[in-house]
Amino acid sequence: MKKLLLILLVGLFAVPAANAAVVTYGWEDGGTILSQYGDITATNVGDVVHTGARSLYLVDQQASGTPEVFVAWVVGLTDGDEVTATIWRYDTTPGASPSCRIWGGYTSVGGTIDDYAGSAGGNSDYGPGTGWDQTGHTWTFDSSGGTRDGLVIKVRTYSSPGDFVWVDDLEVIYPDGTTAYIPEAASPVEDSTWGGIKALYR
Ligand SMILES: [Ca+2]
Repeated sequence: MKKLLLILLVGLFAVPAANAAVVTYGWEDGGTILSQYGDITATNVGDVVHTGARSLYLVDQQASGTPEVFVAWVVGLTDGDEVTATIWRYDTTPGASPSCRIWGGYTSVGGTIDDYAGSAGGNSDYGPGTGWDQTGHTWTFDSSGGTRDGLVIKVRTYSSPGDFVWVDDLEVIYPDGTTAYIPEAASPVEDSTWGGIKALYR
């Protein structure tokens, strides 16, 4: 995973405080996700993008429940720290599935990204379903008595098996002195003009 400690870009959605850093990721380097929970396929594709030439294509493969992919992880957080994350999603089914949401989960002190330590909630809005829209949420960190220090940024799909959505242009604003991880580049970057088809039929 990439380790990012410097302010690289200032995003459009929110202006970070002076003591905060920003990282953005648009899937341009062929990466996918950091981890996942549940039965969901994540593929780097080039067919439907918000900006650039690549995006992340998610196919819900789970009969019931809510699978999710982990697109960022901030560690070293303490009580009261604020983390803001935004992402663009592509959904063309107003008021119906498939839909997706941005969500958060805590991780335990010294644990991995998969060491789940409780839900952090998120943005419950499913969006207008009329194409690309930006969703986001600000989390105020709760260490639960010092037992957790990480926050995973997740995208959850709400749909039937085989349904799909695209996401792009993730931005995370996190406190100075903490560490943010985003998906790492694929090597080599796969030509995935047909990535969506491969994801559906492999
Ligand atoms: Ca992109």
